[in-house]
Amino acid sequence: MAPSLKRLRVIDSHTGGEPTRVVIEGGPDWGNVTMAEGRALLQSEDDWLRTAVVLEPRGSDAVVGALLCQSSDPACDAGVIYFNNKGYINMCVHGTIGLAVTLAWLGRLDDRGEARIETPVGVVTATRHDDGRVTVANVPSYRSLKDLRLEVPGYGEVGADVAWGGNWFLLVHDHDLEVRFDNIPELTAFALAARQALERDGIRGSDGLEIDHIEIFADAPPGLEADSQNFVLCPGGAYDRSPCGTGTSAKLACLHAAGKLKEGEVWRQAGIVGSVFEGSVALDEEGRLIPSITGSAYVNGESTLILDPADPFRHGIAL
Ligand code: PYC
Repeated sequence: MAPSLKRLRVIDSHTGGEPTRVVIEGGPDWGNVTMAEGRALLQSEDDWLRTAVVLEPRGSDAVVGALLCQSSDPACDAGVIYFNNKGYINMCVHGTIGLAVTLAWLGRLDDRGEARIETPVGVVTATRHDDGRVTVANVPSYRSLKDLRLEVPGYGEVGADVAWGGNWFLLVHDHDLEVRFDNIPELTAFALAARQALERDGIRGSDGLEIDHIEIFADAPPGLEADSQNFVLCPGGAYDRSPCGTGTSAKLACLHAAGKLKEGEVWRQAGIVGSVFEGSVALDEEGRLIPSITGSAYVNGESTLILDPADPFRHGIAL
């Protein structure tokens, strides 16, 4: 029998300029699995879904995909698996803000405007406020290395911390770079070189995982109401158009560890295109640091992707 057309229903949104494409229908049915198990299955058996959704000709390097799933945890309203042009990411805050506005668009948010969402690295909560903004209470976050000195070829020695905010980040604070939109090519080149330097020196997250996100900080320029501006390079080589919520969580963990941010104080983090997330931290009953990140997202597309067996690039340009 000839293979048939496949259809994937998706909702597009952007959070502070960073796109999220949520697959709401047409994904694989694995039954009752955790999101960590689902991610392993997606990776090993159904990677075509990732490549079809985020790669060209339908997607772009900047798009983060999100497969909306049922959670195996009865206390959760949904499960989600995030992915990008390179592979699978653990957690994504801008994506969860996008997911919350997508669920609201579909009429699937409860009266409190709140959803508990299972991710491969823990449960997060998204709350939609009356003004349309969304707060994500993220997974526990922490700083694992303080004031690392890293020799980056072509750029000399820089100073940085390493922290987990749902993904692993190198947070570079001591450097000679201009953190400005018109300097993105140089920021990207530096971040790629810094990632190679981490690999060269065998520096990893405290769980042994690769530090695959590089974040560079500077003071916010006059006119931008923020405590700091960042540039974030994602694992697939694209820069985050938003201030990066897991990266902001990592920053909050460093600030708190350094005694520079108390529970409940607000930190305003601008990204490289000027959009801003507000963040604060609280300790949970086990004493773990929980960052909360607030931002805005807008639904900007609703469509059905068609995977025609006759189309050689139906699964994206995945050479
Ligand atoms: O907002 O957490 C985030 C994120 C991770 C990668 C891109 N955005």
